[in-house]
Amino acid sequence: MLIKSAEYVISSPDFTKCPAPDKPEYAFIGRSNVGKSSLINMLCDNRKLAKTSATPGKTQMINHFVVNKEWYLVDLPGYGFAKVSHNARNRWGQMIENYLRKRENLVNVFVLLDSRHTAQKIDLEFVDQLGKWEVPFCLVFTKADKEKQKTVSANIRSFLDAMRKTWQFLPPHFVTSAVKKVGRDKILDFIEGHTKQTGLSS
Ligand SMILES: Nc1nc2c(ncn2[C@@H]2O[C@H](COP(=O)(O)OP(=O)(O)OP(=O)(O)O)[C@@H](O)[C@H]2O)c(=O)[nH]1
Ligand SMILES: [Mg+2]
Repeated sequence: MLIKSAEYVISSPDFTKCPAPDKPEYAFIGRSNVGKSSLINMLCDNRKLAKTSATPGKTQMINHFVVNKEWYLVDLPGYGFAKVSHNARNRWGQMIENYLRKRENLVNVFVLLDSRHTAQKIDLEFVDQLGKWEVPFCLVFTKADKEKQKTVSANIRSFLDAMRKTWQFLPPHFVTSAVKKVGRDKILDFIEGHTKQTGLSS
């Protein structure tokens, strides 16, 4: 897919304030600092589109972008950020659960995982939750430029093996580097294929 345009639309504090659900939507989620905003910028070929930061917890709202005037891309706040209060974490949980379960045009969630680490409990719990809610998702192993390919492969295997214990079918997965622009075409092709199937787009 060729990116002809990518524009920021709105930041919403909860799902009721999101734009009208009139286009297929793809959301990016994962631990704080895993590289969600960087991946979005890499996909859209615009380094300034979504705000990135070396400090975890940068993204706090549901951020909508419209790509090619055809589909929505959503940057969500990260989970597992230790430095937030219990209340803030509960608020995050409610906001994300409502969004993920009620957003009717949501086609797929990309769950980002840091390819430098083996399977983490918090990520496994999150994908299990998505399964219970019947939200379709893919896995994206980020920051692949930061580790040897062998380690990245071993970490991916570690996550998929952990999932196999409870999942009968494994979701699709992608390996990315925002720095080296790895994984861009595959993710955009996935989105293009699904967008064509939804019947929501023009
Ligand atoms: N080397 C390398 N660094 C990356 C990559 N992706 C992100 N980073 C760095 O990781 C840090 C966090 O990136 P963000 O894109 O802001 O992460 P985020 O998941 O949006 O973070 P929150 O919004 O705080 O949840 C930044 O310093 C990025 O430059 C990558 O593919 N390779
Ligand atoms: Mg972010």
